[in-house]
This record gives sequence, C-alpha cells and structure tokens, in this order.
Amino acid sequence: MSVSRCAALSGLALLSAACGDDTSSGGEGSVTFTTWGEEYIEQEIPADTFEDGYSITYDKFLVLIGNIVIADDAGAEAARHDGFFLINHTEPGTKELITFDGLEAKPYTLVSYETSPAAAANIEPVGAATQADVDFMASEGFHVYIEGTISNGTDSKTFKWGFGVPTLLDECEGEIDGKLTEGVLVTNGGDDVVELTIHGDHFFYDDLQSPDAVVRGDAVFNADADGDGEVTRQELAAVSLIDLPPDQYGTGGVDAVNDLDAFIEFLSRTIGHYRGEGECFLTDPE
Ligand SMILES: [Ca+2]
Repeated sequence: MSVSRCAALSGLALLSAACGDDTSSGGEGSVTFTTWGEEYIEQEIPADTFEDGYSITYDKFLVLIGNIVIADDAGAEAARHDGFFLINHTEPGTKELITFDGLEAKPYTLVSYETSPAAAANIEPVGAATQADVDFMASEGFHVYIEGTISNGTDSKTFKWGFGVPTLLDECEGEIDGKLTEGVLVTNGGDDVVELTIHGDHFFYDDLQSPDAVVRGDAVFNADADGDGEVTRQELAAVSLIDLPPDQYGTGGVDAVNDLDAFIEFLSRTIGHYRGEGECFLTDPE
C-alpha cells in the first residue's frame, strides 16, 4: 500500500524506497488509542450551536468503546483488543485506552472499533468510571447512557436516556497533520496516537443522513408530555416524526424510524469518530 500511495503522490513509479513517511526502513513502532468527549460533553453544547437557541449540559455520559482492530490493506490483523472500556466523558480530559507495541512499521489502513453493549466481565472502567457504572451498563444492555439538561434560556428539562445498539465503526480515517489518513501509520520508534473522539451533539441532529443536518432542541424539549420537567424515552416515542415540521427530522434511506425515540436511538450509533472530526463506516458487528 505504501508503494502505490507514494507512487501516486509523486507521480513516479518505482521510487517507493525513496518516498514516504519513514515506513519503508523497517523497524517497529506502536499505536495508542485514546478517547475524548470534547468541550460539548465536558462543559456544554452552547446555544449558538443549536439552530433554535437551545443548549445542553451533560451530568453523565457513559459510553462503551472496544473491540479495537488494526489490520493492513490486505486485511491481515496486526493487533486486536477483545473487550470494552467504559468511560464517563463528563470527566474532563483525554483518557488513554490501550497501546499496541511492537508493530511492524508500515501503514495499516483498516482500523475499526465498536460502540456496543457488553457483559460486565468484558468491561474495564477507565478514569472516574466505576464498577457500579460497569454493572449498570451491562445489566441494562446499554452502549451509551446520558444524563443532562436541555435549556431554552428560560426553562429547562432533564433527560436520562440509555441506548443499547451494537455498532461497528469500520474503515476509520482521519487527519494526521492535516492529511487525511486511513487507519494508522506505524513508524520506526514512533507512536501513532489515535483519539476515538465522541461527539455529544449528535443526539440532537435533525436528519439521519443529510450532511446539512443541524442541531435542534425544540422537539425534544416539547416532548415532555406530562410536564414533570423530565423528557423520557417513552415520551420521545410518543412523538411521531410526521407531526414535526416537514423540513426537519428527515430519515433519508433509514427504514423503521417513525418516532423521535427511534430517531435519537439511531443517532446514538453515530457518536463515535476518529482523530477529532474523522469518520468511520457504520455497520452492524458480525
Ligand atoms: Ca415527562
């Protein structure tokens, strides 16, 4: 892979040995995976992020990340971690998950991970996450659990939502020093640090597939049918998408998403990213 990529970049064939990112000289390096929930989860999603002026603060943001696999362009696995890490991303800062050492120095273009429910025995709490959090996530079958507050500047509602849908984030790519890179790049003596970034605003997107989706709060805020100040998943499920404004909450080609709860459950599968804004191909694990 490095040969063809170098040749393509240089426009010259048969010069691979003189080209590239110091990956053709042999040796070994490592890859470290970290995770971060960004300011949106640590602090708030501010009103100017929302199309309709709402804002969000999170009090708890538990997410399971695991089954990390590194493979080369031919699909040969170089490293794998079977198991999940539980992170509470309201705890500030980047959390280190795992380092794979002794990898042959070369590009590995196929990197994947999961955000999926898991059994307690397969979950390792990270940082401020506790064994009680582990047992809670496992017994409920959640891959993500959030507690927070949505505010319109005057009034606020709380929410406590857990979602449990297995998701494989495959063929991840993101930018290294501004250059879009598939997977990871192991260099001799180097450590490629990959942030598996979690995006806290995705729960509030108003379209499942359009790149023009914006972040909205109105429909969620108004879903509190019994007016007790908390928006439950049951109340979200009572909101039919056809009753919302026609230019909002489009489902694209996604089937069987007819209410606001199913809509947000689908979005709960899209929170995992790669090196900040980088993305993966979302699918069901085998
Ligand atoms: Ca309520």
